[in-house]
Amino acid sequence: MKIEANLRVYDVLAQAFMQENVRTCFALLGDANMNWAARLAQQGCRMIYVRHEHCALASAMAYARKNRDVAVATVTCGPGVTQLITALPAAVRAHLPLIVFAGEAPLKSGWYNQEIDQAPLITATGAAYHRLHLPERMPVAIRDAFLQARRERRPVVIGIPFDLQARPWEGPANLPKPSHELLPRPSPIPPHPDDLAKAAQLLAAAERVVVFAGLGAVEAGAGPACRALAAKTGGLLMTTLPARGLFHDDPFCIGIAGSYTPEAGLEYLKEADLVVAVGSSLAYHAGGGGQLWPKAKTLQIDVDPVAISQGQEVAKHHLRADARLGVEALTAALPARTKNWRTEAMAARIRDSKPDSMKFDIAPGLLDPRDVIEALEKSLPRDWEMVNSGGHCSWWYAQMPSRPQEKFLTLREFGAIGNGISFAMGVAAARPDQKVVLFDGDGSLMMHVQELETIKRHNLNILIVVINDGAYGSEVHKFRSEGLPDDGSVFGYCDFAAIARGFGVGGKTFKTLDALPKALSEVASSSAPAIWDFHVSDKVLSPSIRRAHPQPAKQK
Ligand SMILES: Cc1ncc(C[n+]2csc(CCOP(=O)(O)OP(=O)(O)O)c2C)c(N)n1
Ligand SMILES: [Mg+2]
Repeated sequence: MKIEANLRVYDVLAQAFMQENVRTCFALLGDANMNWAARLAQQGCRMIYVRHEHCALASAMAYARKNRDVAVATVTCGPGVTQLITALPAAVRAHLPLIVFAGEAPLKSGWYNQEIDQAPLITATGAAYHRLHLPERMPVAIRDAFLQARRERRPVVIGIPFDLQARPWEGPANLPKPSHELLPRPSPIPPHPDDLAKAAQLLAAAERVVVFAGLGAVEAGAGPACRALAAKTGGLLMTTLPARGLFHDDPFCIGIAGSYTPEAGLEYLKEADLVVAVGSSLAYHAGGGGQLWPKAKTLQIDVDPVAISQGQEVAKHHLRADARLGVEALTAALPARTKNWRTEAMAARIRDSKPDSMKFDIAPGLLDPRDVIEALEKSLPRDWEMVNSGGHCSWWYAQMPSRPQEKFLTLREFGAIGNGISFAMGVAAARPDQKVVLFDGDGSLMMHVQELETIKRHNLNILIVVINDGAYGSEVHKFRSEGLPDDGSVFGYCDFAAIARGFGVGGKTFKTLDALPKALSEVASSSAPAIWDFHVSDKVLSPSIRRAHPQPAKQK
């Protein structure tokens, strides 16, 4: 692509980004990125101007996951960059390809108040940092950053001093070829026959098989192959949290593995004698810290199989292959089914039983979060996009089994609260024609509640469902389990409906579920953002908290 005469460096940098097919950018402006960003916007890039830099990057994370491609955010130098430090490790751990255009302090001045050594901050998170200090090479370096983000599937932060950005362009007359024209497109890896024979032996000897799919299975399109393997072995299916929904309409899917497994699934897993993990890194929580399938061997089918994952020995048996090719070959190598764990009664139990049947005393005027989620699961349209946040309440909204994988977004790899609102913005930007429903806790939402203004200004079609227990529920239950005072984690039920209205967003408080049908028809007929604030009891404990933090016999 030809570069016109009389341009500044920031003009050319904006062109280099447009050439990389960047059409959405999450931004918060300052001296060191604003001129570049203005030019990017002028060239037709949709800019989503957020109110905190963390939220720019967190929104880009969700956008990248949803579109399965690089997403772009931009921040100014110094304080703009330091705001990124919670989102970056999460993006690194979630293997998300991201580019951050960050400014750097000007090189020409001996002192600049926003100057800080940005590189070690960024690299400490696991992201890559590139200083671009030679204007004529910057377009090539940008192209290479896009190649790196895609190949390594991690964030790459580009730091460019803003005095260099303002110089007249004196570099080459053409932009380099963009990254997407250069990227290798390797074919999926088939399994080796020796590995396949061993894996087939393992399966032939097993009587109670669970096929367990992670995001690698989703990305490889291995869902149908996993169903076929489970059917041929008469076994069950389950997924990791990020892959939830992959088998949503299969009667033998027992749900999400790990902390979120429903009651029936936990019982079946205890009986399993072989878990076939497909496209999953077997992260600590997905296997319940090694407790979830105590009698079963684990066979891992993955392009990059591991023995130890997150400090635990997870699989002794491995089949290195693309998830779909590996599972298809394994299914083909098995003899016709001779054993069958499946029964009609199992299917009925999986379909009809409550995910958690424990009884709790709930004060009048408060809701059981399980009833809230059950009602929403039944009534929210199936094509709405679902975004999950963290916190104790995440157990409840993990129990929505009737929706397909492509309708969920879950990013939980760094365990930080406060990201839900940004993730919802990223999904809304990636799916502008769809309603996006965010499920969040009151504490998490409060952490970046300023983004309601962004949502309103950009008219993002987001419904926020707050599971409001008036507290940091996770901490409350841990304190009570320890017999410690719960001060510092109980705040009372703040009025999110009023807060929303202050930002020009519609808000409703629910202390019963009676008004839900009417509220739903209002929200369904409008693309305006809204908050539904469900006041739930803090006396309802999730199964994972009950396991990890048993409560004293008499609670406060
Ligand atoms: C950035 C960050 N700060 C603090 C924590 C510790 N933490 C984990 S869960 C939680 C409470 C979240 O409260 P809320 O969103 O209301 O959900 P709840 O647990 O009440 O359901 C906190 C403070 C964290 N995980 N991340
Ligand atoms: Mg809470």
